[in-house]
Amino acid sequence: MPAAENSRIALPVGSNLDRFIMTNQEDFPFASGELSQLIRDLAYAGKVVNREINMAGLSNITGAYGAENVQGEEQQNLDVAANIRFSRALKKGGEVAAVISEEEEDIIDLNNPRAKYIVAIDPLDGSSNIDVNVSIGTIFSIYRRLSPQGGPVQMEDVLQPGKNQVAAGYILYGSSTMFVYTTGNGVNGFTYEPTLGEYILSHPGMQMPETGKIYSINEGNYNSYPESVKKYVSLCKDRSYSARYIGSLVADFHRNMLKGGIYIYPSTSKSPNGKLRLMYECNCLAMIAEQAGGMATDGVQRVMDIKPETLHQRVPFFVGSTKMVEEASTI
Ligand code: P6P
Repeated sequence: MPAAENSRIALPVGSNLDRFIMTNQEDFPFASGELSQLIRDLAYAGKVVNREINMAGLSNITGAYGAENVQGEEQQNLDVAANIRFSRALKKGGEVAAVISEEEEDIIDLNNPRAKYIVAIDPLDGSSNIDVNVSIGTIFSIYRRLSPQGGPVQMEDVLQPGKNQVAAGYILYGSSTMFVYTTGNGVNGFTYEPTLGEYILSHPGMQMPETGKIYSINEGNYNSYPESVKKYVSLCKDRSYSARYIGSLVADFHRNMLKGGIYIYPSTSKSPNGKLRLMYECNCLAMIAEQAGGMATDGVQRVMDIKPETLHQRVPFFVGSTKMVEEASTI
């Protein structure tokens, strides 16, 4: 496999994440090490969560936590555990001033007032799949704070449009665990080697095929789709595309990233604004998609241009191969 593209100094497959971060740190303006450390902190927390997921079936950490999150969704024990792991890692790392999380109603102020960065995170997306051993994922965005360092974090720091992201990524806890991220110079994927405790560069310079033959959408909601979405799904069927939807966004997104395809969560009767959250699901994957040559819209406009109004704002989400997203967004 070719050495990493889009990075100043190509590294051979087999390099580890730490070395990759240091080698490419100069690619990032204001490179003074804080962002590198922040990415390491996220990667470390991912290792801990990975271990807990892998042991979930043997410990009593599966199942429902017995409470609902701010979304009104039943929290799983691992949701709560993952949220704690990532929040603690980011607080201890010292590079993050505040976090917004799917699992927390309000902004989590980490009391690192000198820190430059804000993180938006879905600590464990697709968690309802945990008990049936289906792949799940962590999704994250990183922004520079806008208000003066040293002062209190402001709402303007967290409600930034996705185009302001300085980095984004996901961790896929699947048949293997992968850490995939971008700092705006392309997308690189690292496969976790548990016996070494290292993420190893396995997918340098990831590029999403410009078209594909896979569509991912919950057809159980078909009757309440907007007419344009019904029309696009019918087109996919006329073309004998493959329907692949496993109810876990990161897994569906990652497969489409590698093979080409489109994931759609449109507005439905149950979710008039779509189900997915702009700040810690859509913007993150939109940056990854665009950096890999793909596209992400809300069915009308570029997702990363949307000015957020609330922390847990939902938007319709069309993401994947550019030609497919363009067609689905203009049909
Ligand atoms: P539905 C998981 O809850 C999630 O946020 C995504 O991972 C997944 O693609 C979607 O919701 C599944 O939602 O309504 O199709 O079950």
